[in-house]
Amino acid sequence: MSTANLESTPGADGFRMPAEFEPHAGCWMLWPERPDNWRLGAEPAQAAFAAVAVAISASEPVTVGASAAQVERARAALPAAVLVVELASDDSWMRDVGPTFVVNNGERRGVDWRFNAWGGREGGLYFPWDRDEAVAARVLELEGAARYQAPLVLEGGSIHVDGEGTVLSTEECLLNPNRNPELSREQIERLVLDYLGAEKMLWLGRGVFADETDGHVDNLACFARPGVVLLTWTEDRSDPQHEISLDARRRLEAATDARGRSLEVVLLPSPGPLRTTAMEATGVEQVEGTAPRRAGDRLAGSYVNAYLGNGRVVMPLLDERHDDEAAGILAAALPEREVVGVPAREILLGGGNIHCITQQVPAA
Ligand code: KQY
Repeated sequence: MSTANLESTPGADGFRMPAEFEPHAGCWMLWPERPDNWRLGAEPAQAAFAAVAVAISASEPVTVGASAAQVERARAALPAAVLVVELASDDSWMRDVGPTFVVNNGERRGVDWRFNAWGGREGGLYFPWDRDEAVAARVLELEGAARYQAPLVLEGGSIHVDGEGTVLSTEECLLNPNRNPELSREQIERLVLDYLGAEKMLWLGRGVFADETDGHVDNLACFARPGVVLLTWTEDRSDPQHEISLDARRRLEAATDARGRSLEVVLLPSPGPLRTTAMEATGVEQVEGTAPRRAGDRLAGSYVNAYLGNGRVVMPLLDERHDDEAAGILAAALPEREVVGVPAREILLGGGNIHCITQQVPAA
């Protein structure tokens, strides 16, 4: 099986990335295993990933890619409704290494971005990342979707779209010199819009405090529907997150989207602040060249990092003091969906959350 490689851009061909809240044909995930990122040989993380797959599979088909060494283990841990395929990767962040799907008139294609493990040799999280780099092409092959190769480094977690021409991103990540140092802000913006089939970029400043992705927007803010943005928030002025969220709120409230609408900003409480415990840190193998996991390190927890599935919002449960309030706000903002919480601290310990480990396949 092979996939057609396209020379043009989705925008030029009339394709667009649909919003996550539009109907899905399914969802892709990867199976975690690297012991220098996931504690205790990744067993607790595997249980958490399996719970996410189960929760999503209640409303859309889920496919999980696992390495040759782990494929049987993944099969045994997941119900029959979840498809398991052999797929090599360096870690398990399908949002970032998978393709971004675009659609037009009943046809689905995919964008394969360049990937450099969140910063390459200057501040990236691990080396090598060649298996991650190959994931998007393989997923597109398995989906039978033609492939656009975008000439810039970009992770799927660094963009959100409203499906009506607007892209949300952060300067901290997309303009970080460890991603595309040879491109100007204008060139990056043009390429992102062309490859997503969109018209307007809304730039936020920094992402969630201590986020090792250099501020992915999918941990900070997302669209609940066109014109409505969910934003992680804390009233605690002594928390560095307050200033970051305040700046994002001001930018969003001053902006209009691609259709000229003002935006409504819905505030979601931040969990925590949460920190890695000594027991959690000691369970991770420390390997030179891989981002260390240290006791006391602040974790970039956020309820924004949820998956908007066909019939449900699958949200991370991270802090008993805030889980219920966050679930209530999500339910009110996304009234046509059931909100389902999955314990997600084990995913957070690896540096991301439910949105980061999933990639929707939009209905064509
Ligand atoms: O924010 C995301 N989309 C992914 C988080 C990746 C963390 C790598 N350790």
